[in-house]
Amino acid sequence: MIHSKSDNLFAHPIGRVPNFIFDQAVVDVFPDMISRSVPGYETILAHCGELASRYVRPNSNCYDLGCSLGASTLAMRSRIEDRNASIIAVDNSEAMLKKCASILELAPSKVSTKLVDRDICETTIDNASMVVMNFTLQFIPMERRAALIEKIYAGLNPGGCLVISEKLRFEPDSLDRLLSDLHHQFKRAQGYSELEISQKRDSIENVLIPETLDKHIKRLRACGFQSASPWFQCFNFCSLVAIK
Ligand code: GEK
Repeated sequence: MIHSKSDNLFAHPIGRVPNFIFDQAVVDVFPDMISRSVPGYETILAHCGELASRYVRPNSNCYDLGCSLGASTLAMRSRIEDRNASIIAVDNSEAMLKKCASILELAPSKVSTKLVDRDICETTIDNASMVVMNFTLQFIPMERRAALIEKIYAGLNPGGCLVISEKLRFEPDSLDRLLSDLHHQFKRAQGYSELEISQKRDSIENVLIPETLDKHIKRLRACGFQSASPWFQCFNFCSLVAIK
């Protein structure tokens, strides 16, 4: 668990709320923000470690796409020290990667770890036994998502594993409203005010575009994955595992 300043980015009235970006202000509060905003975040990370211990093969690559401060990398890394595997952690926020590098330095490891400042849509995936994309696909333009999943599929070795964690949209709208309400209740219980919840929602609305579980599963199967299923869900947050 990485500690940080507490997230009060939306605590005061902003007026016209700008679109959310992963800048230095977000980096400074990110661990606190994500753990108080995403129900099940720690459980998902811990189980990325568990899945890594099962799926990461010797002499293969492991990818963390949209690595932010490296929480998923750290979770996987701690479970694969015994094999000659490498981790490639990719993000296109320079501020995130800079802080990520300093966090990883504090936890030395035998696992070779490369940080790459690049758009994940432009990143080569090669000789992969595991790819993790925790809460990142939701920020990729809709029209690029299928090609990204196809590229990941092509770069995974047979038997390799893809973990995708996402905020989901539900149908009908009444169900979507219920699960969003339950999520907002979770945020209130984490100490966020009504103002913080509503300003964050406005800021993320055009940036984080959720899809239905059905859409995710159909796309994974269409790309060729042998199996794909949610393994964790809390309200409108879900983590899926897909095996090539
Ligand atoms: C965790 N996985 O802690 N290319 C590369 N990176 C991108 C792109 C892109 N096209 N778009 C967004 N990002 C992490 C949490 S956060 C999730 C992931 C959240 C990056 C962006 O810079 C940010 O660091 C990350 O994806 C999403 O397990 O904040 O809700």
